[in-house]
Amino acid sequence: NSDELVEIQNYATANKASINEEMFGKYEGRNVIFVSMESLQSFVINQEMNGHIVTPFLNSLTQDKDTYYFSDFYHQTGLGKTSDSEFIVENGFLGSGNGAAFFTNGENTYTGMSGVLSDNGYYTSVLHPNNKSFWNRDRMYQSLGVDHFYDIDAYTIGEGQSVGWGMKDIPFFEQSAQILADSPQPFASRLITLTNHHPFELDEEDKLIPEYDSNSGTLNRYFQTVRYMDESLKVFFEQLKTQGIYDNSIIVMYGDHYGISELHHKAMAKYLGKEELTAYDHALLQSVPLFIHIPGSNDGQEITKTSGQIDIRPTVLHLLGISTANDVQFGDDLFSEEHDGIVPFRDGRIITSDYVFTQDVCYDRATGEEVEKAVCEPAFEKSGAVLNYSDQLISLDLLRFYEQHQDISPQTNTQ
Ligand code: GP9
Ligand code: MN
Repeated sequence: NSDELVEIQNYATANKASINEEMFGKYEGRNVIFVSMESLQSFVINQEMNGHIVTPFLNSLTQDKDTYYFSDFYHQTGLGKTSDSEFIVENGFLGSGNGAAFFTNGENTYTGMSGVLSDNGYYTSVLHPNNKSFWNRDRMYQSLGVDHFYDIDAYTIGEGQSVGWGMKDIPFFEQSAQILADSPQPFASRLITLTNHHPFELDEEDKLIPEYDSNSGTLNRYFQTVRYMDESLKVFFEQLKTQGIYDNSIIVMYGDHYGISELHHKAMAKYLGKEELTAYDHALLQSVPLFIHIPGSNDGQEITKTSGQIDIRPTVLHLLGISTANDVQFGDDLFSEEHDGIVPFRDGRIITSDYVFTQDVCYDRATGEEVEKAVCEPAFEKSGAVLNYSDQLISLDLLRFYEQHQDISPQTNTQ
């Protein structure tokens, strides 16, 4: 009942990080372009594979004067994979512990970021060249308040423009830039790439580097498809400039989830130059990159604070000057001094800057040595709350009670 929501809302309010006054509203009115980068993990960023640079464009962003690069950022997805990452970014809490919330609870009431932005005058959309019902997106996007879904039918797939799961990323970004340019502004749009998806296949002409040489064909091809996706992102930035929508936008790019599962541990160990990988290594390998690219900001830097996908929503809303004071969400603004740096994973693992908790063992993060469980203790409360409250919000559809308690419209909030 609604008392359960009150308890969760009280927890969210009590644990909210303060805003960063200098950043709040600094980019009010800009378009926001989210790019969900399929299966992209951090271990390829600023690295080579047999002498070949894997992500030249993204590497350049890590040094860019207009880009905040979050290098200790983690995915928090579960069984819902891409859809879970969308769920987390939209809602600021985790997906379901026993399935994909997009499927199991697609008809719930949500207070999605898309809906919040719509209420604040934004045109919100998702662009993804796949069948609209995949992951139940068409239904779920309505619940999240997305104004329009540009699915496969919004694209023209010419000869040689499809591979594996669908449209190749380069033509996808070319046509998407046109769709964005034709959209009412300001817009907030999520673009979801597809080419860097298992089984990581490419046409010959799109192979810009050779395969790796481990015992895992999956990992070997992964470097090639990542390299292709990186190229597509470079093309996208050029297209945004050509279309005249680059300067007045913020571009938020993040890896959706891991691409290389633990099944490939031998090949991964070889690539990383280690004897074997431990549970500690596997946890840290869940790092995915986050870039917040703000043309003209001139404040770009690498930010090493430990953070996760749950933090994207309040960070972006605050940059636009939209309050999250009443939001039922558990992320912290990445620019807040009070960001707590505790990242709960959907499966109960926890990473902070000081320790890693996995398989009921606490590790010292700096040394990788097993330490007393008590060392990890300070993170248990938050992790437990985030997991339990996320589950309750979803399974009991608690946000249907939300507006009875708080009027979310920003106009009335200022009264
Ligand atoms: C499907 C795409 C990939 O449309 O988002 O989904 P995934 O298998 O990564 O969850
Ligand atoms: Mn995915």
